[in-house]
Amino acid sequence: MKRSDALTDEYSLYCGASLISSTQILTAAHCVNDVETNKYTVLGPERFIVLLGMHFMNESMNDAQVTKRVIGVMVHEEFDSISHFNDIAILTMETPVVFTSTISPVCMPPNGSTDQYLTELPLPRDGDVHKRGKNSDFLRNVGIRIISNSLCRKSYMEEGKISGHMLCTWLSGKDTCQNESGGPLVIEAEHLGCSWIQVGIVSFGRGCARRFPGVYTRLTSFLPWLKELLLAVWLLCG
Ligand code: 4AZ
Repeated sequence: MKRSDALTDEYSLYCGASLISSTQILTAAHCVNDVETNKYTVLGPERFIVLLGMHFMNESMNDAQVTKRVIGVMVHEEFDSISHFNDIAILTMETPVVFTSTISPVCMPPNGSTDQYLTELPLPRDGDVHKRGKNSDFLRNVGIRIISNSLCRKSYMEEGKISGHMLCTWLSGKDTCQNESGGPLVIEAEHLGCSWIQVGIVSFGRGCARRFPGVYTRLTSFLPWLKELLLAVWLLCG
């Protein structure tokens, strides 16, 4: 997802997102929030461009890439940019996407389904100091492990930082990092004909690939919100 700078009007890659219907993408609320001026201002749709089927950072190398303008930005009403609570938003694209082998929607998780994927790991230690590499010139994926919220809270310690509506991952040396916010955490599982089920949205973390787990918006907590919103859009736009 690209976002324009208010001053220069130039668009640059800003956040990740996932395709959830022919006209909608799911991302993090903090990706569409105006951090500079006022923490509760949502930026207008003209500030965003969605790139679908993009793989290489060098745009000329993306044969199958589709670019869409955005006509609607919907942010969770109770998003809090300091605590990262309710870090979820939906963008509506100007025209529907034609699904292809490289552009297709991800599935939403069945109710209460995330816990079966928990892995018990020892509490992360700070032994794995992240070596700052250079940014990748193509879109990457990484295999990661979902850890329990209680383990995650022990890492972060501060009371109340990790809510039940968040989900944490940790694996030595593997993590998400800056500009990957809004991107999907997916599980490969056969479910109603879908092979990828999204269970999280990249939200925040302290540093990258150190002893602090990566924190995601837990999608199963937001299924009622998503259903209500998608139904409203469907009723309005057909
Ligand atoms: C970020 O700044 C960010 N390691 C995203 C994810 C993580 C840290 C930072 C998790 O967008």
